[in-house]
Amino acid sequence: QKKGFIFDLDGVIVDTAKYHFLAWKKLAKSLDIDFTEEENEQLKGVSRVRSLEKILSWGNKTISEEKFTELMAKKNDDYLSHISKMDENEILPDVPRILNLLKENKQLISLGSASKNARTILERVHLKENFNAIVDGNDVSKAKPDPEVFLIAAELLHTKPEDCIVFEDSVAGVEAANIVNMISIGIGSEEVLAHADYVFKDFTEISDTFIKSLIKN
Ligand code: B16
Ligand code: MG
Repeated sequence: QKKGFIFDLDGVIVDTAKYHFLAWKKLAKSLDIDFTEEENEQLKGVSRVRSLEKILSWGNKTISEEKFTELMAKKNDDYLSHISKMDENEILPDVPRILNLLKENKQLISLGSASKNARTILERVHLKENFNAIVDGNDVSKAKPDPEVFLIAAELLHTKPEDCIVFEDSVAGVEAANIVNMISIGIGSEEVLAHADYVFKDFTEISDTFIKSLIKN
């Protein structure tokens, strides 16, 4: 039996949140806005446009459309300068073990990320070949918690949504998976991801037996 295993990127496969933070922090500073790590937490899984809108509203700033576009490009250039230095050492613990186990058991694997830089990042950390399908911020028009990203992934894998399992670190991502009856596995804190079917601190806590049970059910 083939199941579709869908992985979010940031916070699940790699921790790019720290680079988003550096880039947003620099941009906020240029606007005289104080941007904190707690605020950065709230941008996890949130699209680039929506992230800038939130930062501006936290700082009580309004800017022209032109300036908005300019700042978005600036943020991304800065973010890309960090990403370009990434390598396989930045893959989060035990992610390769889980990917290999799924591959050995002939399961289908997709990425389901909000990031428009997902393909670049997967290439940097040499994981791109592990994915049967990649769905990212370039492929969707509606952001999580809309399930569009995961539904496209299921379609590309030729699996029914209810035969898909989603690994997510964001509340919005867990909601998105739940809406379309996918099994949601939260990666992070149990309090934050209370709506997930299962929650693990990270992949080191996920056993081979657990993965095999998902394949069989
Ligand atoms: P980009 P994910 C998300 O990735 C990040 O969590 C979020 O902080 C970021 O704003 C978003 O991607 C868009 O990223 O600017 O690279 O297009 O968690 O959905 O993999
Ligand atoms: Mg994420």
